[in-house]
Amino acid sequence: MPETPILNTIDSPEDLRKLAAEDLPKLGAEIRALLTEVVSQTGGHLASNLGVVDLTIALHRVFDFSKDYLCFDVGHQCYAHKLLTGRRNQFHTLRQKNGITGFPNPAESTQDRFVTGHACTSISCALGLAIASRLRGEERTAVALIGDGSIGGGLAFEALNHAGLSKENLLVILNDNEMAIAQTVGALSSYLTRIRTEPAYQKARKEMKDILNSIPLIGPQLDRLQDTLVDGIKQLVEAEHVFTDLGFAYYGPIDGHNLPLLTRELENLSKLNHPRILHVITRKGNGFDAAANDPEKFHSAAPFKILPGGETAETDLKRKSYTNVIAKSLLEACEGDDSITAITAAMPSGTGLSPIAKRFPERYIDVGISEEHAVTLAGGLAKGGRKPVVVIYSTFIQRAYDQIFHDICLQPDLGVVFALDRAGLVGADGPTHHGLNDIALLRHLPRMTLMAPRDGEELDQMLTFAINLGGPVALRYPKCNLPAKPLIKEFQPLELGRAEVLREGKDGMVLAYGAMVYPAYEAAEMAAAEGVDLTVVNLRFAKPLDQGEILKRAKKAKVIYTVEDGALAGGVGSAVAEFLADAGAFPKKLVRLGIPDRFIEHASRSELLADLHLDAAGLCQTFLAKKQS
Ligand SMILES: Cc1ncc(C[n+]2csc(CCOP(=O)(O)OP(=O)(O)O)c2C)c(N)n1
Repeated sequence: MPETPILNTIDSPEDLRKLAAEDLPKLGAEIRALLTEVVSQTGGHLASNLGVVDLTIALHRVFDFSKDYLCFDVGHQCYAHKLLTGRRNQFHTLRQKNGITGFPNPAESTQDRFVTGHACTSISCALGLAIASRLRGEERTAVALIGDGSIGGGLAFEALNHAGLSKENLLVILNDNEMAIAQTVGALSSYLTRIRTEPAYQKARKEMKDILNSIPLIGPQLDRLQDTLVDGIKQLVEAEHVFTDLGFAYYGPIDGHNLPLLTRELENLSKLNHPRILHVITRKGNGFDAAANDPEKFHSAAPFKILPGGETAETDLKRKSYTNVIAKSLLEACEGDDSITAITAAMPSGTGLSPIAKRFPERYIDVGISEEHAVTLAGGLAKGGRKPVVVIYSTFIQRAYDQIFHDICLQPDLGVVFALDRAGLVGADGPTHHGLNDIALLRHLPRMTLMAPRDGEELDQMLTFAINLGGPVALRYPKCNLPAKPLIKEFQPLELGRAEVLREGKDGMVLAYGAMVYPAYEAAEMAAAEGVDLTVVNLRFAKPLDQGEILKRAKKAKVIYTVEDGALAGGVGSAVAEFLADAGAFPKKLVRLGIPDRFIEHASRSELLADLHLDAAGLCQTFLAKKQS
């Protein structure tokens, strides 16, 4: 680990506030070096964190967040905050099993107000806290730190709309680095670019500054003027600003790597008590060239090796993932069918859509961090004769439940495919990112088809099947590599609502869904060697279920196991139980295996599956345990 002599003296923000101002740049450099080293070992959100080190130091110098409130948007940029709020000694355990989390977590520190991980929430949270402290009669500032990607999302817009006319003590810090994960998209983003770069605007600012500076006794003292005067002068400069029109006092844009300037601006703003916004320009990856030059790659980096000279090499040369399959299969589908339109909500690389963006820019849409809009937009496209494929992480589709209900399923004949990546346990990103709810969330919606592949070959087939089905389909697949060696050789063609029987056994039946098919099959083979002989069925469809096959076999089975990597409540096992109960064929023993009714912490996907007895060894144990009972 790099030497961090100054950081080592800081056990809390109080220590930071005692530090001499001239030591702050060195502290920033130490934090950046430590962040880079730790993330190279653990993986994590490197580029965003490097970009806000100076801003985080300035915030903790000016505010006391044991009293005031700091709300992170997404929360992926909270590493420097963790280092400065008493977690320096645990920092090397970042994102590891039993270690500190990669996002804010009130269980770790009272200075983390909310558990976060999803975007666009910070202004609403901060506004709520500001209202609550006013009602308690307390003077506290609520600060929302939000990026230029997240501020374009609907929830953030709703919060701005509410906050602007309130009189609450709310400070929004807009961290503008021109990037979400990829380049920020949308009209607001173009507007921010104009503010940053437009010569006329910059000229007007400079002229105003020159005029003020030329006034003896006033100009040079500008930084120390009373709040009202500063406010008034800035209002003059930014009279036609969109944020001003929305009811916020707007300040900026200022350089987010200039610590004295940041500190001074924040000090001025800390004395105000109405809705205000500070526009700060930062550089993603600042201080580590590899990340600054390729911020998209280092947004959420896998572990990597730092080579001499600062270049990087990946340490984990991965096998092919399910996302790789979607990237290739969807590109091929687009080549063969020009009515397909691919949609992402700000995640072109994570979802595998970047090749489509390059090859078919006309048939690729990035809506920004706007999942609700992505879904309803797809409804409009489908109504207009297109075949939209919305590729989205399972956890983020939760945002768009009503749109799927109202704008897709309720409309007759809308063929929209939801390709749900990162379904199931995702690993180190933890509870905000596990994709455990999509089955329960979508299963009860009329017209919806739910399917999940057992491996890459089936995913490829299912995608084509889904695109041509002519109705709403949710196709879920996990964040992991494809199975190392195919256990199952022959491919039985897909048919709506038909399962695939993989193994026949006399002692019971296992109904497995998606990524759980391989471990269930392997576990059944292991159990067979111990004398328990089970049928294994790859369900393929959670809706419609293969009722005929299930009913036929349920009558003979001594025990039925259902296996899924999703929430048990409302999941595939529930669907099987409901069906068998309704059919009057409830078996003596029905054992539902999946994710219990609690939030699952961060650890690697394989560690979590093992802990939950959902890997082959754990499943085999369960199958054999029933032998003794
Ligand atoms: C609702 C939701 N959709 C997508 C994501 C995935 N995601 C994480 S960070 C990020 C980009 C955020 O961009 P910005 O707010 O500009 O912050 P920056 O990383 O640039 O600091 C995205 C899209 C998310 N966390 N939540």
